[in-house]
Amino acid sequence: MRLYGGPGSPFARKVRIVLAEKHIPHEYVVARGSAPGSPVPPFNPLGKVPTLVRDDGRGLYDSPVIVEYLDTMGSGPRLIPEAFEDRVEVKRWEALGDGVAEATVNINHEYREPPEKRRAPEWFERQRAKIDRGLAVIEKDLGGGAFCFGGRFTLADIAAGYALSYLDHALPEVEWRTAHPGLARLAERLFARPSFSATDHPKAK
Ligand SMILES: N[C@@H](CCC(=O)N[C@@H](CS)C(=O)NCC(=O)O)C(=O)O
Repeated sequence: MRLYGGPGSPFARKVRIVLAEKHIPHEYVVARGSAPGSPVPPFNPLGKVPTLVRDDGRGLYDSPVIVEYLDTMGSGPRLIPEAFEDRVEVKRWEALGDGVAEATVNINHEYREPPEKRRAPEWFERQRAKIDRGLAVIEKDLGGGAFCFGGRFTLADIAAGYALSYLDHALPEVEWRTAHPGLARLAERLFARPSFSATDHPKAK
């Protein structure tokens, strides 16, 4: 099994955390899906990472589908509960983390444009509002607990944790810990897990 990803991709990081939590042997290849000659498009016509190449050579995307596939393999408890209602709830947590990460990616990419080519301030405010509302809901739904859902470690924790970690990496000026003490405690616990520390985004030089 081979995973195409990149050090700056939060969605690839989510998949790498799952691979580590489930102790699944794999090859990890850094690639940019849209670069000329990229190895990704033959496995994913959308040319995006993460893309998984299964053992039979078929490609799989996007990250929620890859995670669901991986959760049936390896060792360790299921990250997505099997009971339908619980499963849907954990997938909602995943969508929340993915949405916060996506808004963060959007802002981060736009910052790379020269100022005269950047979008209007209202666009940045809309992305920022997604992040702020997302964090508020994660804090509320966490409810001071040790885990995001069901009293044990699940994909919900991975989703919240990878999104918060990417926020630190891509937009360190967003100071979320003071306003969200529950998230700060959650992040401290999650970031200490080997699956998180072994896959962390590269530190800025
Ligand atoms: N919804 C997708 C998002 C994947 C995605 O947007 N990947 C970015 C990197 S963070 C990418 O490969 N972008 C290249 C492109 O859009 O051409 C997932 O969860 O896997």
